[in-house]
Amino acid sequence: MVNVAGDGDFLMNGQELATATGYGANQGAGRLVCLLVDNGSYGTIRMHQEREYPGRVSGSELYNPDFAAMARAFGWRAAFVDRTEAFEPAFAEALQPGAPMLIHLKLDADVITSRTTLGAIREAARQAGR
Ligand SMILES: Cc1ncc(C[n+]2csc(CCOP(=O)(O)OP(=O)(O)O)c2C)c(N)n1
Ligand SMILES: [Mg+2]
Repeated sequence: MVNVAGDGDFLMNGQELATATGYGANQGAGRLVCLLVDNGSYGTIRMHQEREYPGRVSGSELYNPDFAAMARAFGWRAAFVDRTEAFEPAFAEALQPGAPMLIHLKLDADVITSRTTLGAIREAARQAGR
């Protein structure tokens, strides 16, 4: 099972790693992998802020811990990935037998969706007179 979680999301529920460890997750045939997408932001909220009040960022920044170290502290394996090429080997490792694995994916906050950037959203809102 692959769980995809944002950094904000994970900070609300990440302690559930302990439950997975406690119940011996990953001991059967399946694999448990957590992909943690860290853009240092409540990105969805920031997107609304930029669209309605361009440049007025309020409370949507995140001050993140070392998520890979955090996962290891819960008995998980972990990898830190900040380059596309590093993802595949990390994912292959996660599919190997062992403890469940968290992959900490570091992204630039500006890359808010696959189709646009925060900068473009802010600029469009300014052009629209907001
Ligand atoms: C428990 C809970 N609190 C608040 C929200 C409101 N909310 C919706 S999206 C979001 C931001 C999530 O940030 P993150 O997990 O980092 O994902 P990103 O948008 O950056 O990809 C928040 C706070 C929610 N959905 N659930
Ligand atoms: Mg985020």
